[in-house]
Amino acid sequence: GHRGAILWFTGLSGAGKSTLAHAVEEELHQNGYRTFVLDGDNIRHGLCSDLGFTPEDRIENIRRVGEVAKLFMQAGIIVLTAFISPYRVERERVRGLVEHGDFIEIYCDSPVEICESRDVKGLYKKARAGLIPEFTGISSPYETPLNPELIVSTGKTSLESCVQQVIDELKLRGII
Ligand code: GGZ
Repeated sequence: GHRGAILWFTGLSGAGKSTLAHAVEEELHQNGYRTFVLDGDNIRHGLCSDLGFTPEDRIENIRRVGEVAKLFMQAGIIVLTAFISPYRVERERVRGLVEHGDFIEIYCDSPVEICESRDVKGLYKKARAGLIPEFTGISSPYETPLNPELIVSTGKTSLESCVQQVIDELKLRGII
């Protein structure tokens, strides 16, 4: 089979991480790769349903996701994770779980102004109103990646183009 890898999408709420991860997955599927997307929809309602959004809980959330991603990878699957994962140190900790080259950090770069203006789920509005404490980008920090394998301007570039950039990067790095 194919070699596994972890494609770690990071960025603000509403930056398009999950959308991009699923679109990349679709493209990989069409080329015969086995993939799996881990995101809030299948993790925060199950494995991490005991966790909230305090710094401690986010750290534990990312730790669990990292360990699960590693297991999928060891099964030869290309796993795509879509979590804010706001802390640099925790992202680097996950990177350290796997061999060099198996962890591809993809920064979904979308300014908070753009995420907030779109506000697809109305969460920014609630956060501004003080209804959601510790909301990333508003009242909780997001630490921009310093050396990600790839930066995609999800706030300014079409989904189609972002998918292509990810696919090109995977080819360049010999993952596909
Ligand atoms: C940030 C929050 C919060 C707070 C609920 N801060 O746009 P969404 O809804 O679907 O994505 C956000 C998601 C973030 O969960 P993660 O597991 O990715 O976060 S972390 O990596 O930091 O553990 C948002 C929703 O949960 N949400 N409260 N306070 N996002």
